[in-house]
Amino acid sequence: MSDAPPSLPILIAPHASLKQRARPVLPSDAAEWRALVPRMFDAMYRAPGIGLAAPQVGSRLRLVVIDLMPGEKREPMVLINPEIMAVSAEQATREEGCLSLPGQYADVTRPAEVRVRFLDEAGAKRDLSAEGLLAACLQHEIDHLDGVLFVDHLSTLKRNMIMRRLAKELRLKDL
Ligand code: GNR
Ligand code: NI
Repeated sequence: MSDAPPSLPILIAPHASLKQRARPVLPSDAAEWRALVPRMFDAMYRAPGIGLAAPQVGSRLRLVVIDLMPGEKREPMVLINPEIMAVSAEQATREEGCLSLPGQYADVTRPAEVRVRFLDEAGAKRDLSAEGLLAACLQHEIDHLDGVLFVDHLSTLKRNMIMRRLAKELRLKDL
């Protein structure tokens, strides 16, 4: 007992790893992603957050975990090599946050509905149609795999304001 690995730190922007494009998970990566998934859920539930992408914990794999119900009735999802296959013309705006930009929130406009293809933990090909919070979360997480943060969807002015505020708040936190 008590041989659980230490919990994974979540990288904070501006960290170079958050700007990199992750690479597809290959069959030979099985041991690595299987070890990583429970540690990603642990970091996500602790935060707490509703999603986490592997680049946020320093992994270069195209791997995402999501749980929109991180409280009592958990509904964990693992998405390997997720791809957006289709998006709706209709857009939706909602407030987003990101564990890599702690304490920062902004309204982000994205397609209201998406169809996502991915491999599940058993290696089965899955198709998922989503709207609402799940659609936003899927796009937010897949963005992370491409080195994109929610602030990259905002105007330069708003993005700079948020990045400066984050830096300032983190500076104060360390005093
Ligand atoms: O916890 C999170 N909440 C959230 C809210 C709206 C849209 C996306 C998200 S994902 C975020 C966790 C995170 O940073 N995932 O990368
Ligand atoms: Ni995020």
